[in-house]
Amino acid sequence: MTSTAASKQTPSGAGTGESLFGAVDLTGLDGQFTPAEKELTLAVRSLVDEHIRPNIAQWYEQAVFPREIIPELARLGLLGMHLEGYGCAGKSSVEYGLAASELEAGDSGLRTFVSVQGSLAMSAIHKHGSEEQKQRWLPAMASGEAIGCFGLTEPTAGSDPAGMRTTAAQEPGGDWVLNGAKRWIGLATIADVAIIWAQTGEPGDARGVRGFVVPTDTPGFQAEAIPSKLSMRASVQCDISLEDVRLPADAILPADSALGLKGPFACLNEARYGIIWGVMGAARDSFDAVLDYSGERLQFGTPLAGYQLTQAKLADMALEINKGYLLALQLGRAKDAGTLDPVAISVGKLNNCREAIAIAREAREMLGGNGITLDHSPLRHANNLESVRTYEGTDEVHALIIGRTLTGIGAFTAAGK
Ligand code: TGC
Repeated sequence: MTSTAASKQTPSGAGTGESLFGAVDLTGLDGQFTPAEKELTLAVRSLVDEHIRPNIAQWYEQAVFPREIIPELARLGLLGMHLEGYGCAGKSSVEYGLAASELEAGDSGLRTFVSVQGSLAMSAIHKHGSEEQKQRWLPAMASGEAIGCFGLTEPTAGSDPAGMRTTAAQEPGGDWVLNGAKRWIGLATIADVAIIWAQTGEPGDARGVRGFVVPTDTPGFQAEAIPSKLSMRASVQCDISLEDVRLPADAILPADSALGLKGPFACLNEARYGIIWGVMGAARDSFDAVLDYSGERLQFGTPLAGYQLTQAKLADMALEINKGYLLALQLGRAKDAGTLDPVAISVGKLNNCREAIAIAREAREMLGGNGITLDHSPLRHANNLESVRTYEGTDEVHALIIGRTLTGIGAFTAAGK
């Protein structure tokens, strides 16, 4: 990385003392959080400032996922941080959201690591696993010694996981044999364990879908990183192939909560919730970058910040960041109270992804030509957010979940299902 690239990755809230949100906080966001929530947020921010910001441009350019960051994340208790017991930190949903926001202010790829490990792989075992599965995997995953991935999406089944072709057949002796393929699976090439969702019944039978805990050294399991990504370059997404992967009978996630697609959807709720907060971190970092720049950069002898068009853009960005955090907080408090409805998660994911990518793109424009380099964060964030708005339910899927709630009519297929 060039020294310029390192120097321009401005720490969030720099120069604002202990403020959580810095200049963008026009609505008293800071006052909404408890001392413990603030402390955790600032600790994650320090980690990002120390370990991520100085290196992210290089990791992104070279398409490297920095494994060396894992012990630092574990040290702060960020892996499965909202889970209770088994070595997990047992933090609140709001704390989990604030941590996601700080990590994604660094880079969406790093927040994705924490989401895949904690919200998807660990959550699946925590919610649906046997006591033996929990004891075997969760403490090692919380400490970062074991990495997990979550195999739901397939080459031909993304928005419609009921259409998955991966099968799990039980043999008379009790063993399960898995065959199929998964795609876009975060961390699969570095994972020690994969949660694989497979069809145990007739094709298309949503209730036949079951989850399996698959050690990745099981013969027949193979993962390969997907190359040439223009987004999430400091992260790893993979193809998985499963060829006669033989597992013992007790590899299945046994809980009733995992019978059918509600099993993986319960985990997706956790990951989607983290995204609602995370993307606001990327938006805030983009805003901070362009606020600094517009104060320094002269055009026609005047700082950009002195032009009405610049101020109008900054104002619009600040409105959406304030609204996005207020929405995230409303949902986080509801989640902690046990009253969060999945449709509200769709509201948050759709809105905050949409606004975050618009803010990152606007910030890039305001940086002019300099905005297309890795010296500045907004275009990197915008490119990453293309993935974030797509995974864990696309904009369209969340719009249709909201539409179904509003109208009572499912419109996912032409047949009105
Ligand atoms: P439907 O078939 O009717 O429902 C199946 C069962 O699931 C229940 N359910 C939920 N439960 C908890 N939370 C939710 N959010 C739930 N949504 C549905 C539902 O009640 C039913 O239960 P039961 O008891 O009757 O069996 O499905 P649907 O019509 O509700 O859903 C349709 C649709 C399109 C909304 C759904 O299929 C959907 O959300 N699609 C998007 C899937 C998605 O987000 N895929 C991305 C996965 S990300 C990935 O695989 C890679 S991991 C990330 C990484 O590695 O980086």
